[in-house]
Amino acid sequence: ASSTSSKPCGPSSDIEEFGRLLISSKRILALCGAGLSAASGLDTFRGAGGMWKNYDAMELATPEAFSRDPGLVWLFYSYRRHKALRASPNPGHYALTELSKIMPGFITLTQNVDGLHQRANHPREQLKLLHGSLFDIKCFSCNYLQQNNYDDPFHPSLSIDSPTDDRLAPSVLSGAAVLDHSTPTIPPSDLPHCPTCTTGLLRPGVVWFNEMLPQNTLNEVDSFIDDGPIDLIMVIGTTAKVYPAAGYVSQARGRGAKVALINTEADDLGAIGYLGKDDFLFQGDSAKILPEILK
Ligand code: BV8
Ligand code: ZN
Repeated sequence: ASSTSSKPCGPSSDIEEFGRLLISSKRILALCGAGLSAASGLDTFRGAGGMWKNYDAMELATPEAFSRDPGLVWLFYSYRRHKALRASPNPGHYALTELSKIMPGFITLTQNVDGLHQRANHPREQLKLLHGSLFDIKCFSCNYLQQNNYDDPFHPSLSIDSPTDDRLAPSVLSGAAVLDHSTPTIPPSDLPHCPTCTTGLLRPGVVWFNEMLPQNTLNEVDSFIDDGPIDLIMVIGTTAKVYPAAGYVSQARGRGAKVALINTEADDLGAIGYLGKDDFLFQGDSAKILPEILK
């Protein structure tokens, strides 16, 4: 009897095998998260050293937190604008840009708001910003929107260049200060207001928890997925635990897609459960892995 090939039941990490899948693929999705920008020096949310480790996400990335202490939330986002503007796209961003240029059936769904895909010249129609952008400014009250605002700081009262700024005092790191609503971090009158409705406060143009994702973006992604079978979804640098973004992994799976996980960690990942013997797991820095597997 021929010896059965001892194909492991787990996912493959064979770059040549992945290359064969890539060449034979027509429709590919990438779902990207904070890990893709880690090599550019930007903090992740949950991974080792993630910024949420110090800040309580639910205290800072929600409309309730903004209503409670808009200055504190603005300082958190002003700091992230400051950091993102100083960061550069890494080889992982450029590898995705190159793939989208040669493959019209490839689109990148990103949860990142740091603008690095755009600065890596990713074709815009193949880039879907699921959670908005640090560089869009909206009104908290009306539908005023200003895109591509790169002023740093956005407003004089929001100048901050370190997360240990005393207004983001250690007590905030534990989320304690936010619970004490007596003294606002910045007097609301000193915060930027809407030029249209004049009374509304301006806010970062990102999607907070308990907020809807942009409907037109959701529709564009859904029509891409509905257009036919999907060959591959790459899940890059994300815990894939925030919905509805994370839901695209199972949706792609439902359209026949193979899953390739690119992550420094191989556990505690929402998508790990999808990996069977036909799937791929590349463990390591996406800035190193993506140029390797997408060349
Ligand atoms: C909505 C923008 C409804 C702002 C973000 C219970 C069950 C299921 C769902 C829910 C629930 N309770 C509440 C919900 C809904 C909630 C949700 O999913 N919660 C989760 C926590 C359970 N979702 C929402 O609220 C969404 N809206 O549902 O609205 C609704 C309906 C009707 C009417 C109104 C509303 C909105 C979600 C969007 C929130 N906004 N960001 C900002 O950026 O500040 S989420 C934020 O976390 C990021 O944007 C990102 O999307 C998300 C996940 O983070 P990751 O990107 O995955 O980063 P993380 O640190 O977690 O992981 C990094 C990974 O990279 C790690 O795996 C690490 O190992 C790896 N890594 C590190 N270095 C590298 C690396 N990999 C490769 N290379 C490296 N070098
Ligand atoms: Zn307004």
